[in-house]
Amino acid sequence: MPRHSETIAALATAAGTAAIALVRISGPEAGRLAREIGPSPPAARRAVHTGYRTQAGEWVDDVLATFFPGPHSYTGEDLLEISCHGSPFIAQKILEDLLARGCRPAGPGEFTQRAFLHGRMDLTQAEAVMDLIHARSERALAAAHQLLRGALGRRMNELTDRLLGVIARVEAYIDFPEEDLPPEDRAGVQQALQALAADTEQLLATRRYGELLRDGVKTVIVGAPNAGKSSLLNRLVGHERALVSAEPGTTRDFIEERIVVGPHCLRLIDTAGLNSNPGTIEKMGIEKSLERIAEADLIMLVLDSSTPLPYLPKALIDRLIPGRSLVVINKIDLAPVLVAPPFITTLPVVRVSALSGEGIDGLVSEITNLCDSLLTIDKEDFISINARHSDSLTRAKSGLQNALGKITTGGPIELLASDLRETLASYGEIVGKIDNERILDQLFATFCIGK
Ligand SMILES: Nc1nc2c(ncn2[C@@H]2O[C@H](COP(=O)(O)OP(=O)(O)OP(=O)(O)O)[C@@H](O)[C@H]2O)c(=O)[nH]1
Ligand SMILES: [Mg+2]
Repeated sequence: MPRHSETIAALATAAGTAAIALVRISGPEAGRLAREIGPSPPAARRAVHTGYRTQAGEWVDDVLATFFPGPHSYTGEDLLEISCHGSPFIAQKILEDLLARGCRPAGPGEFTQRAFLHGRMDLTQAEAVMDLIHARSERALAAAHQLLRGALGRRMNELTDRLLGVIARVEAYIDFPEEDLPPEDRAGVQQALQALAADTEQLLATRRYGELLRDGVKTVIVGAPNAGKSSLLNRLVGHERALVSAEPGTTRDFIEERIVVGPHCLRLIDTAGLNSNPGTIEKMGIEKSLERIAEADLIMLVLDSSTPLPYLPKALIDRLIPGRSLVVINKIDLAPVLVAPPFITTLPVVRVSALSGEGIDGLVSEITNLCDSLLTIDKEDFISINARHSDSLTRAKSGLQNALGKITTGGPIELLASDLRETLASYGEIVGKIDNERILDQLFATFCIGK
């Protein structure tokens, strides 16, 4: 039997002990199983309280069974969900019995793959299911919902329709080799392709948003040794994550923690202090700190208010860009000595005591402001693409650029048409107009089992 027409079963909830566990079954046998387990005929989309007995008649648990007849189910096939008590032992017994009754264990992501194969969602929506489950912040959740509602799919369909219009115009001339595109058509095609290239580029630019949302805003805490960087990380994280000591040079390696600040998720990175006169090991730490600074989305420069301004490498000062950095003046509980340097006048400055917690609320709201502007989201039509989309869009863009090159140099129409067809295929990959089963299997294999 082909893989995709077998009846599959898996635990849809996380493994381990919980109040309930949910076992999902999808495929042609789901209706029969619903009748065997609960009342016959099964009520559609209504939870039925029943006792689950194995094929051999052994009573397993009190369960709720819900039957969703296809095609209006999550997978588009007959789907049965059985909620049992959340003991791994019970769920396992039910699963084993289902296998004995003719199901096979579902692979990772196979339920969502079937939803895709039955046209219940396009590929971007299937990916959004994963984004939704893994969202670490409210913003990430909002973006995942937007994808799940098909925002990217609709955008791709619109671009595809426009491209098809151009292809039709160009191909009309292929059958007449003696004729070239008349100048007015050439200009029209060029204009349409330029607009497509610009819109493709605009979508590509949302890749960065996508990364910020999915991975978190990479925030690097830098400053002189002993400024209180690790203390600040601990404050923000809410527990003693990093070692703190009065000895300068305490932090040698990077410490990374994810935190949620307002609607945002941050990857907070503590670094080794930037010493003006470092030993060999410190030197390596500092080099690494500078590398981290170069990759940072946000830089948090920590200055100790109780000491004079320390040495700060030029490589750091150059990266203190407004909108992407802030200055934290720490240790305000001590007598002030620091004279703030002129280069920070364009940056937000927050005064805190990592020791007492004073000013931390102000720091949190300043971080929120900066993240808000990093992630300015047009609420209505916000799209954030992922690495796979970016890959296809990059290929689409180069196809469009090649085509535009041929328009300018008056290259042969057949070659122009072939560039456009390649672009069309790249657009198609995004929503999943892919004929290649292997690519699809690979993609869905990154999902978890039961999804
Ligand atoms: N009084 C006071 N002391 C603080 C404050 N923040 C940190 N400290 C102290 O300053 C010392 C250094 O703190 P750390 O958090 O280890 O500083 P760091 O910047 O991570 O230092 P290195 O890892 O060595 O570069 C410790 O003794 C802390 O207790 C503060 O707000 N007020
Ligand atoms: Mg430290």
